[in-house]
Amino acid sequence: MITHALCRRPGPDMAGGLTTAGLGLPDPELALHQHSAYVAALKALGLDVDVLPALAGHPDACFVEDTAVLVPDLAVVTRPGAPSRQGEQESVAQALAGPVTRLTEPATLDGGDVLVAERTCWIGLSGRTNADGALQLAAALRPLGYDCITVEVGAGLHLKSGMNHLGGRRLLATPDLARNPAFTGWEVLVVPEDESYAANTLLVNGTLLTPAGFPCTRALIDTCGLPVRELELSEFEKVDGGLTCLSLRF
Ligand code: CIR
Repeated sequence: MITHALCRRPGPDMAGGLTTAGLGLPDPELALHQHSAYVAALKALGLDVDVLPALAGHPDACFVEDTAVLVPDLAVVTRPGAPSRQGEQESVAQALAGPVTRLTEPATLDGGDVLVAERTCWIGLSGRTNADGALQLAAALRPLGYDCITVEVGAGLHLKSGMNHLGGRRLLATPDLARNPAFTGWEVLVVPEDESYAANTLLVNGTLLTPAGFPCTRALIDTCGLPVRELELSEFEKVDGGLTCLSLRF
């Protein structure tokens, strides 16, 4: 059961965030509105949500998931892989309770590259997460009983841009990642190529939160028999941000 989430409000400078999407600039006002609805959805699922203020000089800082990896007995503060995102992790580290460890140079790792399901932890090797980052994270998690597996992310920003947990032994993935042998033994539902953004669907306390506007993915995840709630995320999509990256959950 997840009881808490940490989020950060998008700032007026969020249009300066890193992006490859080619969807135009986000509207910061609309983003704030969408962010409030996201926070409200987490609260409706029973979570206490702390919302940090926007971080001046860091237009991507609302994507808090990249700054830490949280498992029940440990918080691992990351070293984000994009130079412009270095430093975002400091105020998040201060907001985290309980045992905290930190990745150190030369490691880089974004939390968006880490997917934990049951006792398996997949770590994506991407443009943001390097082999040292994966090694250091695995060294922190293995003593806690996690089986850590590295995955080449290939196309896409992060591992969780294209692969997420739907509960039990079931995953949701883009066609590319679905073929990766790292996920053998798991049932993988595959989103259509033109709905790859919706692979970033989040399971919270038995409810699936999914981006609005992806009808094939919606029909696919409806087969899980769980409640589904759609959220408008258009302004975050414009800066490569998804549903999972807007919170740290614990
Ligand atoms: C970035 O490129 O770092 C941000 N514009 C988007 C980060 C999204 N984070 C995530 O998917 N975990």
